[in-house]
Amino acid sequence: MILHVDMDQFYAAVEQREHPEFSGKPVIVGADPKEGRGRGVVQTCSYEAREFGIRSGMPISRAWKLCPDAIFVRPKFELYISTSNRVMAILRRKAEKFEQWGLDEAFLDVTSKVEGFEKAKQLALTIKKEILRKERLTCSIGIGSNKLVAKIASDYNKPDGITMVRDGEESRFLAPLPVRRLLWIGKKTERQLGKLGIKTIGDLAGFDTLTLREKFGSMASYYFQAARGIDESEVSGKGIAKSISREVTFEEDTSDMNQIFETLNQLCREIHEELEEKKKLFKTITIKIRYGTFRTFTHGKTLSFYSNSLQTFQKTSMKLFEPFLKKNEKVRLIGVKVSNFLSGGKQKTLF
Ligand code: TTP
Ligand code: MG
Repeated sequence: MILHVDMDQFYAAVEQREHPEFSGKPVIVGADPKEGRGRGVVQTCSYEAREFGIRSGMPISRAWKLCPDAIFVRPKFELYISTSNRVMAILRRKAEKFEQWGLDEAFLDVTSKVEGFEKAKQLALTIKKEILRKERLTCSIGIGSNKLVAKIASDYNKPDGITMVRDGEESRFLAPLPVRRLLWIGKKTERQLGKLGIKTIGDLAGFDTLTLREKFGSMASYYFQAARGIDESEVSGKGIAKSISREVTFEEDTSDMNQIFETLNQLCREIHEELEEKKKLFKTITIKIRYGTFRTFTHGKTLSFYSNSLQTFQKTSMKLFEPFLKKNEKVRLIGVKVSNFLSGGKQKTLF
């Protein structure tokens, strides 16, 4: 029995909580719009802003054009991380096994904690109440017999929803949903599938498996299983993070260096805040770049020392990116990861 919990409009909800005068208004968290001349992207926005067509990953300049009267706020990662830590602590206690994804979502394996789906629903209600009472935030929860189904279910009835997919109902639940809902199916695969007449997960489940294998190689068996709601992956447990990473898909592929580097710096700052919070030093930095053509590269460097310096982190990441940005190729996604940690405890700043 798996629960997937995903906070609603997370950064924006925290901002609305901290500033009651923002509630009910379009709030956009991201780079400075500078009256439409700003670089960087929208990280998230309130549901009120989404009504203007604003989305995560969109250039901030475009968001400004769509809704110049919105409230634009610079991200306060420290605040989001401390909030996230408290939410995750609530969730961790409810689960037999617990796996956090990013700042605002987590899987809970509650198999041994509840008997049957009705009890699981009660647990989900209890969790929602506790988070609302302690943090004044809402979340959406999916309940299912595996991670795949629970994850799709949590997104089904947002915000503040609970969606339960009982054992045996997986295929029926998934069938009408667009294929994009499946993890690993992005815009490009969606287009390729669309050409074969596959729009919904049901279409995918009913499609000839040999043709799928011809077109998609080894991914075909993932599609085959996922479309039927089969997923045997485990909730990974209470393990300690071995790496911290962030990535952003640009809403439109870009070759604008300023935008790329601004976004990179933003990602580094975000990871750095989390490192500070967790009192970790890092040694290895890895970057990831995906071009508009979907060609993807990762490239890393291990420093000769453990560091907690944001400057070292940003400079090294930029250097790692440089050789990948010389060709005049448009970039779809950038990501950055730190690993090889030393738990700094009381240790002072190193380099
Ligand atoms: P999401 O859960 O994707 O978004 P959300 O919580 O803002 O909205 P929803 O109600 O639809 O779940 O991401 C969680 C947080 O991660 C989000 O508040 C901001 C951050 N984020 C980025 O910084 N960049 C991104 O491209 C995305 C998608 C999210
Ligand atoms: Mg969320």
